[in-house]
Amino acid sequence: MDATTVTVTGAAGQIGYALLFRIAAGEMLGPDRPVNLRLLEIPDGVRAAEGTALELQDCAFPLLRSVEVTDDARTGFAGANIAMLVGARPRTAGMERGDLLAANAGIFGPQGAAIAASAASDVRALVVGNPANTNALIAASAAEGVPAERFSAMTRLDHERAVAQLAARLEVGVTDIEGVVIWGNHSATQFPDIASATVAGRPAIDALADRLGGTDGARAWLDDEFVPRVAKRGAEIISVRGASSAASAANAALRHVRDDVLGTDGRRTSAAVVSRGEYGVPEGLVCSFPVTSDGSGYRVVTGLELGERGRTRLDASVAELIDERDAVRALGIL
Ligand code: NAX
Repeated sequence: MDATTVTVTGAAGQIGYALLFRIAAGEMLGPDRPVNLRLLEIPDGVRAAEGTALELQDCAFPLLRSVEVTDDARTGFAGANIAMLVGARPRTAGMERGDLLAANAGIFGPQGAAIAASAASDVRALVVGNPANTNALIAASAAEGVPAERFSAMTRLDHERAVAQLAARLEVGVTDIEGVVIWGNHSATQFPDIASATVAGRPAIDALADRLGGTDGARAWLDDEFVPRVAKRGAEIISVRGASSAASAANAALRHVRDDVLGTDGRRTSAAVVSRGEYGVPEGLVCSFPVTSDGSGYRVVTGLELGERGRTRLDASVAELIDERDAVRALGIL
């Protein structure tokens, strides 16, 4: 099988360190597909990325054909079939949202352009670095000639968090749960939704109602515990671990790409993709939806019932995405 070239930005960061070894072990693209890894860093990160490259060599992974480290975006994305954009500018004390968006536009705009200039013609790009949805929008719009739907942003970690919370509450295995959806922005406004989810084939809402004293109890748990816990899990991890999610984020990024390129076998998952107007979300926004993939990229699953609660919550998250897009436009970036 031909080797796949995977470029990871922010390769010297904590997510990069948790991700690269699993890609090289074949966990992302399968046990038959050789991989060329390209590690893209800023100049200050190059030395540490080189150290990671040495460790990758020391693993003697059978599937790992080559590892290259660079701080030049065009070199980093040259021939890339898969681009995982993890490195981003974090929010620092006193930074306004506009400053954060502008700083990240200064990363994701040039990286989108470099992908257009040097990546393989079948490139697919996942944005992990925050604010992920809007960074994906910026990269896609800078990547002239690359279809926008090749870009997506990661809400898979939110999705897995939601599945795990629901499974824990119902005391079932995570594989019994199907059909959870993350809607909206990868931020505290996201809407983790179980309205169409099932537990071992049975509506999740009925299983919750059985445990929690009826539908009112189930609704109270969903509104007061489940939704806020999932939406704020990133902050919970920081306060308990003393650092932001890394291994779980890497795991989600790996699953996002694996399902995108190998397919979901009809199963639904969640990913932030470019809206074509589904569920009334304005066209062009990068919004999290229920998706499936047949291996040729994510497609939004249409026709799900959102209900009044869901509609209100999705609208609030979309309003935030519109605000972010407009702020970026006002800076003359889009
Ligand atoms: P780290 O600060 O550990 O690493 C980031 C790395 O990116 C650093 O090594 C830095 O040198 C590098 N970098 C910065 N600018 C770069 C550029 N222009 N080109 C290449 N590399 C560059 O952060 P880490 O914990 O790995 O998180 C990375 C990003 O993921 C952050 O933006 C974080 O907010 C985001 N996350 C997104 C999640 C999601 O669900 N979408 C969840 C986890 C995570 O919070």
